[in-house]
Amino acid sequence: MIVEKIDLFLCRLPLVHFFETSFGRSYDRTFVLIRLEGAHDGTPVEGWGEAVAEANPYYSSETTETVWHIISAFIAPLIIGKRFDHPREVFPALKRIRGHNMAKAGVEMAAWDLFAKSIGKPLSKVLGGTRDRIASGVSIGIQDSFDQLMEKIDKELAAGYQRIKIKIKPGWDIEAVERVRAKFGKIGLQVDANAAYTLDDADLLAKLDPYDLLLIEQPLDYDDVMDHAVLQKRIKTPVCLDESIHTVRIARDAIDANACRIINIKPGRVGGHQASIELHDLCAAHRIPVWHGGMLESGIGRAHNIHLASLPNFTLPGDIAASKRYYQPDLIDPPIDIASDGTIAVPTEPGIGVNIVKDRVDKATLRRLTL
Ligand code: OSB
Ligand code: MG
Repeated sequence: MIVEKIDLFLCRLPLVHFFETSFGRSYDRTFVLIRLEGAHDGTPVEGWGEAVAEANPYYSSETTETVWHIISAFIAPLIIGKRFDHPREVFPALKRIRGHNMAKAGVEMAAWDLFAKSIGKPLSKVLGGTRDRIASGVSIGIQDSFDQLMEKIDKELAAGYQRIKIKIKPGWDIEAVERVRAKFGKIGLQVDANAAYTLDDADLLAKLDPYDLLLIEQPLDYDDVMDHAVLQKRIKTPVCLDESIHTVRIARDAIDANACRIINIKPGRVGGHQASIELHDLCAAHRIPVWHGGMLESGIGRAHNIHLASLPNFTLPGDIAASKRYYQPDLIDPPIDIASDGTIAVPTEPGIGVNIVKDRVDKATLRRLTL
């Protein structure tokens, strides 16, 4: 395949409900969409990706503006006009650019969509997926009150979601978990701290042990591995890393150091589908279960996530939920929905297999660039 043209769209969509983590509250989501135009064996074809960096550098050091800069100044010249036999070659072709995994992933994932469309196969089949439905969970942000939290959980369980993840931070942690367990009993429950604690909080975090959580996600700093290993020895709840895992190599180090028992895979964080497959395989070889994280993606990024989550070692429910929890309307039609058993169907049409509503993309677009 050859990519001839790259279109960038800086988009903003209002969130259906605000989303609050330990680093703040958002009412809308700003992201960059990437559209590749190219040809495969002479036939014109397009591919879409979504760079999941946010407007601010709080979850990750990348932002929508760094993504824009890195793609236009450095990634596009390495991609446009080059021949790739397979999209697995795209990530290695960007190796001289250090970091900027979200920018790389946005383009790389679009290349996978383009390739899958060009050979007429659903993306999941090209990635090595083995399931036709994926297990779905929800990530529920910090709320204004415990009552509001209970109300939200009630609604998501009624919709069929297989597990609940709640965001925690100092002051909204043990009591929140205790109340959820008291009200909802033995539901699948996990927590995400987004790096809000330090090793000094180990005794506090050990107070979560009796609640039988599936995991605690990223309790310590975003660039830490070794403190997590110390923490894991002091608590029973399995530690799961999110922010800390930027590369397959860091994952290997974290596994060797017993810094985590579970890993969250977000393709944006590791540089795209190829790096995610390698991370998935590394974890499988070490019997580390993985699950698919979420970044409040629009339907375009969400569709990519669904295909990736169809790989066999994604054995825990992902943060991949129905479109209507995030955006109404979503950029795709029909939107992504879940069945009453808490699963989402993997699209079967070629590529990401969803219809992108161009008018809605245009309406959400703040700035556009063709490379
Ligand atoms: O830490 O998993 C996270 C959203 C934005 C940034 C970081 C995270 C999240 C989520 C949302 O938890 C998951 C979703 O898309 O539903
Ligand atoms: Mg997380």
